[in-house]
Amino acid sequence: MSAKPNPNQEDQIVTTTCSYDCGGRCLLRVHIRDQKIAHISTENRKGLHLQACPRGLAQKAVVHHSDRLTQPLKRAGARGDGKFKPVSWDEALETIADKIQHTIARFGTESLYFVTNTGSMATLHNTPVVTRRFFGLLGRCTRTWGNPSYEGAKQSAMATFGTAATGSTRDNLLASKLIVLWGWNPLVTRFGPDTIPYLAQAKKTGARIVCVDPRQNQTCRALADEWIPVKPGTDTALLTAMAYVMISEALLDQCYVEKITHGFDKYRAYVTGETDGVPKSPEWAHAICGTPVESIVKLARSYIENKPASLIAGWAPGRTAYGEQFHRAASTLSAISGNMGIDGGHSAGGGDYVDMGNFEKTLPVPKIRHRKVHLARLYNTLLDSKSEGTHPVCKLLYIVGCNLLNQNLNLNKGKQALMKMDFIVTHELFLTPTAKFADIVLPVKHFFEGEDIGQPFVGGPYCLYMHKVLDAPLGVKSDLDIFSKIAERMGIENYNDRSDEEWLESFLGSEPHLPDLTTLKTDGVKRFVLPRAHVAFRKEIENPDKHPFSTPSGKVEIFSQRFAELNHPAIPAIPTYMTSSEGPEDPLVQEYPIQLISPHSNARANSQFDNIEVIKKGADDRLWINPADARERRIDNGDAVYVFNKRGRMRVTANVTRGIMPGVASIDQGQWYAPDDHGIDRGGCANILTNDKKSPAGAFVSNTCLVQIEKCSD
Ligand SMILES: Nc1nc2c(c(=O)[nH]1)N[C@H]1C(S)=C(S)[C@@H](COP(=O)(O)OP(=O)(O)OC[C@H]3O[C@@H](n4cnc5c(=O)[nH]c(N)nc54)[C@H](O)[C@@H]3O)O[C@H]1N2
Ligand SMILES: Nc1nc2c(c(=O)[nH]1)N[C@H]1C(S)=C(S)[C@@H](COP(=O)(O)OP(=O)(O)OC[C@H]3O[C@@H](n4cnc5c(=O)[nH]c(N)nc54)[C@H](O)[C@@H]3O)O[C@H]1N2
Ligand SMILES: [Mo]
Repeated sequence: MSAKPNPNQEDQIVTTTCSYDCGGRCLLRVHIRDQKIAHISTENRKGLHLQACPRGLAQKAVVHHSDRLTQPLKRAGARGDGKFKPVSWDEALETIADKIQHTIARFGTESLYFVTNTGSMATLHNTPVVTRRFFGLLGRCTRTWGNPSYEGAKQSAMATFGTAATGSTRDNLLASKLIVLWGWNPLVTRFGPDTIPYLAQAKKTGARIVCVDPRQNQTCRALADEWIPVKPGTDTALLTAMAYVMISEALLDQCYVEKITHGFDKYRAYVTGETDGVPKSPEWAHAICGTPVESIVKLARSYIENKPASLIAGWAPGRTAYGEQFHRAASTLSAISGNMGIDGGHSAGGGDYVDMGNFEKTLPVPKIRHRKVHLARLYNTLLDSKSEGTHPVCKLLYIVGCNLLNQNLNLNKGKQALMKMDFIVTHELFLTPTAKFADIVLPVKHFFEGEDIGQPFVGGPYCLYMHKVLDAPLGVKSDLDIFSKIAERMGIENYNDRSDEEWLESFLGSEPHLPDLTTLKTDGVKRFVLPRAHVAFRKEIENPDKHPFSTPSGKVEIFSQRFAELNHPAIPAIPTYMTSSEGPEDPLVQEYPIQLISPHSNARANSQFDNIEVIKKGADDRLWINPADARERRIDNGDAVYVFNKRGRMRVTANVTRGIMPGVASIDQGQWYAPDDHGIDRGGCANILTNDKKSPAGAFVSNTCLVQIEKCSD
């Protein structure tokens, strides 16, 4: 008799979804055998399918990794050298509660600086929410503002449309004749598990796919008919020249444009050069963005002649010095070309959220007006030894769900800033480059170790129940538990007066269109069946008189009166191309001639999994450099190179490839900082080089960064 067990009979299957800030929200089916994870599978079905990626399917290696933190750690050496000793929870929590109380008594609540990001995006155990709830109960603290992902996109969407919900469900792509992926690489970043299946299906049924990107990225290689290169940070020039072609070739329906937009006359005057004497012609744009003139003309014509066309504006071009102008210009083009609010069209709105009703029920956060410092000003604020106006100096830094040092701009300045803190706490799964700078590190649960609800990253018609897969290792707690215990010690009531299950029950119970807890638990996934594709601004476009946009003029605001009144040269009233510091027109190119971009990796969720060997194996962590730039520097494929500027230096391996345009280099972000004795990063962390500035609207400017590259001789 065969001893081979039938896996279907033996396995117990527990369903969940990742809580990472990764662009997907997919179905994980965890197969349990003998109380252990055997393997993880997913689904593959027609329509709205939630097929997981290799990172999700490799979570067994994450949850069971030997580097998982399982005890609270207390610093036992100089800050940053990574020496720690294990301590009891009692000691760790008592120390933290004491430090917080002490700091408040001596310096006031504003000297507490909490930094939190999307380590967990689950509904209940959501790192930003649980953290804000705790600090909100302490009073007015200091926090960051400026979403590193899409602040430029969000601010643009708010100004142009009056909402950040500018997206469409992906099935809408099936009606597109032309799909323009502008600085968007969903084969890697996903933006919903159904993006690539629908794109592939659209292509099969005849849609033309074009990518506008400094790199021939993975999606471009797999699905595009054409790659249109553009220098980083110059997309607004290219979009403006497309408007020039449409205007000068009389391709626009003037009546339509005037009916739905506000300020087109002023925009036209800018585009034609009536206002400043500079016609924004394809030749003008070519000199700035490097895109061939004929490609600009062809793209402009085809975007208006192949209606319906979807121009999807990625967030990466918005993570530049004037990123918000890119998003405003893209949305303007969608509106004036008549590609907005229609089947197969897309608003090109950077918010890219699909409003599916209230999915967003989470733990309530006290409405406190914390002192807010932009993420890019964080290190300056920490380094400021004098009080800023009436503000006290920041003393205690509390980091939750964020690998700050690695992921924030200008890492070397970050190190100096962290050295100045009296006390740093972080909750972590691993001893990250940031955790190494902490005084206390508290070990937290992996999402397999608790119950929660998963909601799609950019909004989509489904939600998933996250069942508990495993018990947490002894000595590991959730962020919610940790804050509950600190609150208790500090005598703060009401931080958490319910069980996890009661919270989840109340989120679901508060909205009639959501299933109740028992149903969602049993079904695992709730898919909402929509009568047709959801398209942002359908009703506003179909009937603008009855359904005005939520902007001051009730129309798509190409011109913003609010911005006009600010009278600020960097916040123009209409979308405008402006040269920037560390852009291709900065004289600094004499010294640092290469524009560096740092896209998101197929093998990480931001910096996560860089330490997980089986996932890291799938990464391409080399520096992409064009053969022309490599030749000039005698760099061959596979050579070790230095990439440097005045802020830092890294040593990495070159990938000499025609897949990136001349004058631009690229290294995937999220690699862990690993300095050698000379302070040269051997880990490949892009933020050793980036500039800690913000765009006028608050965008993270990681893709505006000039560097020099040379072959290593040692
Ligand atoms: N150069 C460059 N830098 C960038 C970007 C870029 O494109 N280029 N992108 C930026 C963007 S868009 C983003 S969103 C940021 C992301 O930057 P971060 O927010 O720092 O993202 P992660 O690197 O994912 O760090 C999340 C941390 O949370 C931990 N974690 C996971 N789950 C939990 C949990 O349940 N509780 C707690 N307490 N911790 C948990 C993980 O171990 C990880 O260390 O990076 C930004 N940095
Ligand atoms: N696998 C994976 N998926 C993720 C993440 C991850 O880390 N890994 N992170 C998630 C998060 S937090 C976010 S915010 C999103 C980020 O999503 P995006 O911002 O869309 O992702 P990026 O990879 O930074 O950039 C997308 C493309 O833009 C190009 N690009 C860079 N600069 C410019 C520019 O100036 N102009 C133009 N036209 N193109 C440019 C890059 O070459 C790249 O091909 O992804 C999410 N999804
Ligand atoms: Mo992000």
